[in-house]
Amino acid sequence: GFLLMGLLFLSACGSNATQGGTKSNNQGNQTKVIKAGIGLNEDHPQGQGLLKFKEIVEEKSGGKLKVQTYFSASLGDDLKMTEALQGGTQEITIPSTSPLAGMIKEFSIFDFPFLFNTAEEADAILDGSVGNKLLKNLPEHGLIGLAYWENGFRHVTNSKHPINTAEDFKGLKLRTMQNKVHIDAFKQLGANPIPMAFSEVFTALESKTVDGQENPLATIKSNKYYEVQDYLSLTKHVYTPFVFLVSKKFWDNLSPEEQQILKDAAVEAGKYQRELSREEDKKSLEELETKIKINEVSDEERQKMAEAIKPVIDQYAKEFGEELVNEMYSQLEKIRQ
Ligand code: TF8
Repeated sequence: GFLLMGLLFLSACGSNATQGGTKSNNQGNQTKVIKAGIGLNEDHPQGQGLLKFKEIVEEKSGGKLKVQTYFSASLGDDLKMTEALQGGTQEITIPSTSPLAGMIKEFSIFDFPFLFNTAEEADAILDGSVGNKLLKNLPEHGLIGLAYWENGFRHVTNSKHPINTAEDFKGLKLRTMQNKVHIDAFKQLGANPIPMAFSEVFTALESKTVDGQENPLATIKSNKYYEVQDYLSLTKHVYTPFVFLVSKKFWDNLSPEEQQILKDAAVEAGKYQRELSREEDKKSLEELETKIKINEVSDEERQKMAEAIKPVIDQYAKEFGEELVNEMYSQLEKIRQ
């Protein structure tokens, strides 16, 4: 008796976990609850984009698909949430591609420093054949990729001195994402890269475990890094995309109509999110001006940084598939003509 009840209880929990919670709504129909967790705060463009996604999905599905939002890494970091998607205990997350590169190495081609000059170049590559090929690799990892959103161009903050030249990186203890290209690129510049999960960064800066970190301006503002950092240098050294992920275990149990609703909403909310991200980038710079010492970095010096890093990029281009990398480079060339 007890054993049977226990088993029934466990299997009830199991189905909840693997299929997204299902429960009856007022009409007696099944409502599917989608847990969507992200690493950044609700006020960040990533959070605002997720709220837009929720609004679209709930409206288009007539309330049959319900999106429950979790911000500020309350369900864990990018990597942990992505693993939860693979295991079927979480339905949606929108991580940076960079920390996923340990699992899906091709994503690392977007981590090459100084690859994109403008957000429009990034859009063209991500929404074109290269970005799509990478999304097609995801199902074999238990993931469905619906769209690319924007994290943005990254800049360096630290507590020691402004970064004006490549030499200024020497000896700087810099938190990086858990990504080989980032780690080796900063090593190449003479910095001392310390990879760690995003949610540990504020404390690491505050306790001076690291001297600095690098992230887009909207994150530097939203996560209040200016409270524990003195200098912001506009290095614009790399662009990071977000990838909109759905658990394949969950996805496979949806009807084609439900899948279409999620796909369309991820793309539509993504357009909104990218626009917001670009506005927020400008606004954040204005706001940060009163909170932290900001310096521009000349194109000449950025060029020198890029040259110093080039051997690292060439090595990784071979490792990640030169064909794909060359496809990306030739598309960029066309865009720039
Ligand atoms: C980083 C990333 C993160 C994002 C966020 C957790 O520095 O830029 O801010 O991936 O989604 O770790």
